[in-house]
Amino acid sequence: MTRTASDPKADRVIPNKQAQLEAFREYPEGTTLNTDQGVPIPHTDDSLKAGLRGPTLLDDFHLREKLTRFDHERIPERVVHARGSGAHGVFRVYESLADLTAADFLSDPGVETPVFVRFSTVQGPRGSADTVRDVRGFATKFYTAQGNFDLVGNNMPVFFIQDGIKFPDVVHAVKPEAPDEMPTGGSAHDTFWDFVSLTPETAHMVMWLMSDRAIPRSYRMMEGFGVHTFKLVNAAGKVRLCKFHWKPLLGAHSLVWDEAQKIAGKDPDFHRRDLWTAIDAGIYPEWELGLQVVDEADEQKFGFDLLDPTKLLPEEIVPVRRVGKMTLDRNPDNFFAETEQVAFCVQNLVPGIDVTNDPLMQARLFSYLDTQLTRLGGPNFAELPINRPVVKVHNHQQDGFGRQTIPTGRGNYHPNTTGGGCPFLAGAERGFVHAPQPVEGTKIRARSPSFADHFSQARMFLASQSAAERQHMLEAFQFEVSKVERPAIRDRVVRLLLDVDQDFALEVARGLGLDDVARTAWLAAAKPVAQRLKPSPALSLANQPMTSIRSRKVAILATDGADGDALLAVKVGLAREGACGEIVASRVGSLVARDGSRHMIDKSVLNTASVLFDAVYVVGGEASVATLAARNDAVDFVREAFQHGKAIAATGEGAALLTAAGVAAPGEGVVAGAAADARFVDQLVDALRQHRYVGRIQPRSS
Ligand code: HDE
Repeated sequence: MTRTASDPKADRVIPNKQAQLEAFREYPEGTTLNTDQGVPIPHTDDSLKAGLRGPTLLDDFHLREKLTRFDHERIPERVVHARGSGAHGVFRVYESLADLTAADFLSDPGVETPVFVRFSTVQGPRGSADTVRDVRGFATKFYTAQGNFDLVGNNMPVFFIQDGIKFPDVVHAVKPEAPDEMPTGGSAHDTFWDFVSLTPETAHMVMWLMSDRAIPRSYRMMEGFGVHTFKLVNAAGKVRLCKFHWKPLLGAHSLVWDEAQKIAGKDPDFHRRDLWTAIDAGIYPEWELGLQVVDEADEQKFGFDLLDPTKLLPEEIVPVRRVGKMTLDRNPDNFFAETEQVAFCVQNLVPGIDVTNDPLMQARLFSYLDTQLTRLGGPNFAELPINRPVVKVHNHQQDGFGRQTIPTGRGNYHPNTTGGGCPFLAGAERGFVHAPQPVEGTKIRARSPSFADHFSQARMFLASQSAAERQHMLEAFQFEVSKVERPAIRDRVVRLLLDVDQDFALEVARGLGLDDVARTAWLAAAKPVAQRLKPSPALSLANQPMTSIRSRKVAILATDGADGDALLAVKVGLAREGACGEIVASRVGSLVARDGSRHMIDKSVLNTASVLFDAVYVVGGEASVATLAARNDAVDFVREAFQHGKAIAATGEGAALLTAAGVAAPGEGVVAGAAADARFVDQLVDALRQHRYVGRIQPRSS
């Protein structure tokens, strides 16, 4: 559809302050169509022909340019993390951390640092579904006054492997299989579990992958982790070790697996849409940056190696200090130019932040720039607007595909006199100086024995889960491994789990028909974990704060004849708390309420589903409820929301639809009232705070 200026839905691009300053952003308002060479074009819907029914002519440079540009629109997708969504925002530190780091953006609470964040899944291609079971990428580019700092993290604090040399192996194994390129977007297949079962260092990460963390409710409700141990270096050169965290102010929440699978079909863009619409509506997602700081002298005191990326530092042992806040407040103007072309590099460091010898991190220092040379077509991708630092770049790099800035002068080497010696070297006090570290050793291709314990933390993670979360993990293992076709691989997965937790392994085995086998010879061979670690309550989503209902989506089921007052009271009550009520009716358009008032319908039971909402409220009104109760999709809507443990509410005759859907009597997140008075709305809001009533989610394992 062509949008005209009078169309109220026309995309009127209103640049914000930050964007207005950026000369590279293009605003179409008031402009006329022209070619890449700037030649005005009066007609773009017909090609140039010899006669009305004649052949198209080669003279038509506009047609040729338009098609050539179209033919070359695609660039290679990321080899991992291909599917992603981005947003702009700002970061501000709460108080100066100058005692810890020389990084300017962490030292001055007066400074607001622009950021760009890209969230992603790992396994699937660009067009795959958002809600698959997978790790999520959480990459942040800080455009600081000392240059770009990229914190390229995930939503899980550990990783599959300990050395980057195994990355191609784990990625080949988890990606769709080579002969048939299946499955898309998931790890439930032979090659992944084959690799896992043969690689014990994956045990801890696989526990995370089978947990609810792998199916987040929203990108906005995910924790983020830098994974590796970094170094913070202050102006005096004092080094401390540091783990980075992102703590979402909305809390961390997850989907239910059945729901995640259904959403993949109903709305494959679920997370992308959720992020976009929240920012569009002014509900800006926020995270606090957290630091776990360890003195170098204490490096060895934790019973595991801080250089081992398959280990986490429990928050109960080293608390996370919340040092600043990031707010994502602006959607990209153009997906390709920003979200696709953004290039994160682990080596993008600023003075005051340095890397450690973690062998996974070391390999990443090579890989990101290398992959971007191909993906972004040459060495000049740092000049793309989304990648440019906010400080001006002056150096002697030159030429290459896609050079954008035009260097002037003759002095393209150092030292020079032809350019007056410019650019001058930065003084050591301002420039990046690698933290000095004594290095001595024998050249050796081997793993440190301090990386050898693969199971103690895997067991700790399992032991830290609530009963419901443990049940979800059990079902996830049974689901995934049951999809594995080779019996020997299934066997080996159970054996691996026996080294983590024997009871859990036997429960998994039962669902795979392997319990008898598992109980005998393998059980005898299983080794007890090296260290019985205390559970870490911070690892359970059940211990997340359940205070805010901001941005939660409630389906208000109503159609013609509904109680208009109740409908409005609930909509307004939810909006007051920052939540969003959408009217879901038997069809789209508008509905006429019992009192004759007219209300715009947002969705219909045909074009949406309860899995796309956090709660359901059924409005009273005899005619409305009768229409809905006669429709299977409306009854299923309520039944499914109930089975997925969501808050359910009804007023007046609405209770009849709950009964038709088999919803139990009020209690446990089910709220019923005669009218939508203030008390009822408060009860609904309270029920929503809980996020989910896990007791209602039917166990699915055998
Ligand atoms: Fe990455 N990773 N990775 N990774 N990674 C890439 O870079 C790589 C690892 C992460 O939104 C690639 O530009 C190696 C850990 C994120 O653009 C590539 C190793 C963590 C993103 C690459 C790792 C990550 C990537 C693919 C093992 C969490 C997406 C495209 C040594 C701390 C960033 C690209 C975005 C992307 C390599 C392990 C996070 C190939 C070799 C551990 C969030 O360079």
